[in-house]
Amino acid sequence: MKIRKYIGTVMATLLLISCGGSAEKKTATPTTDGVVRVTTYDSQKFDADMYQAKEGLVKIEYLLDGFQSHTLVIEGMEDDFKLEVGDEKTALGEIELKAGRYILYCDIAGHRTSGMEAKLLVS
Ligand SMILES: [Cu+2]
Repeated sequence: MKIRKYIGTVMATLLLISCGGSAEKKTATPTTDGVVRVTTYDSQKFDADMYQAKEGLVKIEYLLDGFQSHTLVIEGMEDDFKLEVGDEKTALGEIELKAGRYILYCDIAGHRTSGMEAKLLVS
């Protein structure tokens, strides 16, 4: 487990470097109801750099605080899980996840490279 944490730190550092180093690292506080809440805005970013969930059926709620359309997918599971906001301000979905680290991102062209990427830690 120590090795995994180390790898995570290295990846986070690389992510910060690739973003220009200006973004502060922010971990979302786990919610009391167990739903992972991800908020996005009229910019290419999520409200945190890391989200946490419990292993099993993970519920993710995607909230738009603005008007720009965004999606939320999990890297490697793009065919199984996708949330979209825009006209609708909230989207809710669930997916079975084993413990591990996942990458959340927005698959609209250009958004991921602009910073719409975050980690999801499932334990
Ligand atoms: Cu987006």
